Amino acid sequence: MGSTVPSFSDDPYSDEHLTDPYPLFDRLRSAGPVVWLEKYQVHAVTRFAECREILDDHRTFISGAGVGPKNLHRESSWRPPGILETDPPVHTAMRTALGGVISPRGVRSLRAGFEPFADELLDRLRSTGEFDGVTDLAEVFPLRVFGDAVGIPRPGRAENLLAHGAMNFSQFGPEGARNDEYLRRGEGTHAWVMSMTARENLAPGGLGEQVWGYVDRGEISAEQAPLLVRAMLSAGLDTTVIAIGNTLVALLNHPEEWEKIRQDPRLVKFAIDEALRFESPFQSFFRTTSVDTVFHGVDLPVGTKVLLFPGAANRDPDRFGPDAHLFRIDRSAAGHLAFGMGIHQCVGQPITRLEMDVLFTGLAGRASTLEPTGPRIPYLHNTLRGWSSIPMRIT
Ligand code: OVM
Repeated sequence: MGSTVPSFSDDPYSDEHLTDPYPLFDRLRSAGPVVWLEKYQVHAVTRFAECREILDDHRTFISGAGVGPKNLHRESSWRPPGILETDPPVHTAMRTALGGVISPRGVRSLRAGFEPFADELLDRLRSTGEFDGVTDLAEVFPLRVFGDAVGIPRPGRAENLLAHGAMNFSQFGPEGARNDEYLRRGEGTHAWVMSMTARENLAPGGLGEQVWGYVDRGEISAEQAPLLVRAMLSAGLDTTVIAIGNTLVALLNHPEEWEKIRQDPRLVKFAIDEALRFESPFQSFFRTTSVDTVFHGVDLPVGTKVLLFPGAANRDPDRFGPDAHLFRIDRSAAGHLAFGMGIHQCVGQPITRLEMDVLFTGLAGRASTLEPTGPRIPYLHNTLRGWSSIPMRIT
């Protein structure tokens, strides 16, 4: 017998909902643990508890058939599958290698390389007056410090990595005009990124070259190494750029929270997590059932795609309280789903956290106020939520 599930004709990927997703997210979350999206003929999960339940059950809800709407067991993609689209046991070896390269300990040593550039950049922006928080700050910082940490040459980074990241994350949302546009803008960038993953193009001692060390030690294959370096370059850049922009906007909109950070820069860490919860850079992705299963009374035959909205789960009042819709750096935002959860949880998060910590601690040390100087332009993308332009000034 088929189960009845609350059904919605709304399109979460329309301009209107991408501009302000929260009213629809609230309706979907209130309707039930699972809802049906008519336009995409897919089950969706927007509550925190059920998103977590799915992410924790990687045997039933697999990634190997892709984390976009396409079933990669049946259809091909422009991009060979990587660690993201792999299940255990193959995933385990790849994850061990990447997690070894990006260990919290290994990443700590990167701080000394990140700080001088943050100081230089923030001093320059303070004396500039008005600047764009996205193109002059949020993009510039990771392109330099993360690119150097991975160990790729500086020329070509800006032109290739941002467009490539946007194209990469677009495939985790539906096909259509918006996806076509990001594919068009990203043309040629996947080949550039793959060329950067070759051992001879990676600086000695960098994170990329360290991945190849795992091949020498027989822990991963020579075919897997480029895919792991690609994962760093494709997943680590746009998301960090967007997270920095979203944090800037949250602080511009909440001067009282910024003032607390200025008084006590140790609060930067909490502000970062709260900003990631409040406006999650990666808003949605899919899992696929590996067996016939029943989830909260809903029949999900083998091979069924399920759409998860961590961006909605992170605003769930049942998890974060009745003020979940407020940006409050004194709340406990820990446990949010902005980096996912379970075996595929973002392996690069120590680097993003380090980049953001260095940048916002540097800002807290030299800016007394953050002021908007013009209208902001939202970044409309199927799975990423952020800003294209943030005119601002620091004093
Ligand atoms: C990739 C890759 C790996 C992990 C995550 C991701 C979220 C992409 O293989 O390029 O995007």
